Parts: sequence; structure tokens; C-alpha cells
Amino acid sequence: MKTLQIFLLACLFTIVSNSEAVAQSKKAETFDVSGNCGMCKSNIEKAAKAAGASYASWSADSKKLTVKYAKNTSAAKIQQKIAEAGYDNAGAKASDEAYNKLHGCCQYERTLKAEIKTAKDDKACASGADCCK
Ligand SMILES: [Cu+2]
Repeated sequence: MKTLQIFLLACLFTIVSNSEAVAQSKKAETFDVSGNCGMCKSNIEKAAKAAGASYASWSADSKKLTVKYAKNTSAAKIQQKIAEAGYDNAGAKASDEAYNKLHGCCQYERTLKAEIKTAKDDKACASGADCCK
């Protein structure tokens, strides 16, 4: 009888510690990702999942992406992948090349980039903006 009790206790312990490990290995994060439309939503979520996120949901209204991921990836990796898909986000900027590849309706205003860049931005100055003076 005592052996059975120990066995059951061991089982219970294993179940509890396993579920704790699962809970700890899953992280959820929400950050800004620029974009316009439903096509952007699908591109952004696809990129996040390609980077290893188990869950990705982007809102066109709030421009925020919520991801869930385990130890196989990180927020930085996910943000990098989204930038590679052409979308500026809180952790990484898209290259002009990636941005230009986006469908016309998806070429969002790059306000997030403007915030990150300094006043020395060549392109902004070429337009004769005040930052040149
Ligand atoms: Cu779009």
C-alpha cells in the first residue's frame, strides 16, 4: 500500500513539474508592427510563424502583433523575420528593398522608421526637409 502511495505521489509530482515547464517555456509578447491591410496581416503573421512563433495575431487597427513562442525562437528573431518580409516593427526595420517588394496597397507610411532614424537621414534631407539646416 505504501508503495502505491509513493508511486501516485511520484506521478503527481511529474505531472505538476511538467506542466510548469510548459508554462515557463511559452512566452507571449505584443509589439508594434507597421502595416495597412488584410494582406499585411497575413504576411506579418506568416513571417512570425516562419520564425517559430506558435501563435501570431496582428491587428490592422492597433498595428500591434501578439505572438506566443517557446524556447525555439525569440522576440528578436521574430521581429527580424517580419522586417525581412518588409514590415518595420518595434525591434527591427525592413530594408528599402524588402519594403519596395510589398504590394502597392501594403506600402504603409514608414512612421515607425522615422522615429528610429536620426535627423541625418539622407532621404529626408534630399526632400528639402528642415532637418538639413
Ligand atoms: Cu497590406
